[in-house]
Amino acid sequence: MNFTILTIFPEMFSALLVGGGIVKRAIEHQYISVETINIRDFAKDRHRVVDDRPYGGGCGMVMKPEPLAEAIRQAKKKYPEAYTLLLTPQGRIFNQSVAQKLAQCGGVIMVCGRYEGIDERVREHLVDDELSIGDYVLTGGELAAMVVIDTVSRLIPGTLGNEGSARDDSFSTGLLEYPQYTRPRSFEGANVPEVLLSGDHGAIREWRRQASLVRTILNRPDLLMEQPLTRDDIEFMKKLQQDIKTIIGKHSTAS
Ligand code: 4G0
Repeated sequence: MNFTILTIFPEMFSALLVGGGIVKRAIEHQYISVETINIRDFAKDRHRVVDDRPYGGGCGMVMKPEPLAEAIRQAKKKYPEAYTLLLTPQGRIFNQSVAQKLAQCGGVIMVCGRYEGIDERVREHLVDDELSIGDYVLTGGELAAMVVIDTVSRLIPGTLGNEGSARDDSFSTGLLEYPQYTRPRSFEGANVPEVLLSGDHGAIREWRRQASLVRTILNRPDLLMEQPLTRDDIEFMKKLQQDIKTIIGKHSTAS
C-alpha cells in the first residue's frame, strides 16, 4: 500500500520514522510506502506562493488551485489506482471501518490543506472523498493524514506481527476493550482480578466480555446501539440494572 501525501510541510512526515514503531517497521519491510509531494514545488512564481485571499472577502487565506491541482495530477499519474482524499473538518468522520475500506484499496493520495482550506473547484474535480479525524480544527491536514496512515498501516497483513490484535481490538467487536493487566500481581496495593489468574478460560472470556460491556455503557453508550448483543449480554445488563435499582432503593428509603 502506497500513501502519497501532498503538503507544504513534507518534513513533518519524518515523524513516522522516529523510534521503533509499527509504521516504521512496516515501511522498512515494504508492506507500506510513504511518499511526499511538496505543493510549493508546483508554484510558478518567484516567491512560490501557494495561497491567496478569498473571493468575497473574509479573514484568512485559501490554497490557490493551480499548484495544488498540478501536485494532485502528478500523484495520480504515478498511482492511477489510488483513492484521493482531502483531510478537512468538513469531511465524513474517519473511523475503524473507513480504515478497513482504505486498507483494501490500491493506494491512497492525501491532500493536506492549510490556512482556511482549499479552492472548492479542486475539491470537486480532483478529490474522491473528504475525511475528518474528529470535530476539531487543526492548523493543517498533516497530523490528520498521519493518523490515517497509522490506523490503516496496522490493518495491512504482516505489519502487526501479532495478527490477532487488530481483529480483537475495540471497534472490531463493536465494544470498548476490556482492562489489561501484566506482572506484578500486586502493584501499589492494587491486585490483578483473581479470575485472570485462575486459568479458567471460559470464566476469563465471560469476565472480559462483561468488563467491555460496563466500559462501553459508561464511556460510549452510542456504540451499544450498533453492534448486536448476545442473550448473555442482555442477562448481565439486566442484573446490573437490578443491582443499581437495589442501591438507589436503599438510598431513597434512607433519606
Ligand atoms: C481544510 C483536518 C483543511 C479546511 C484538517 C482546514 C482538522 C481536520 C484544514 C480547513 C484541519 C480534521 C475549513 C478550517 C486544515 N483540521 N478534523 N485543518 N478549514 O480531520
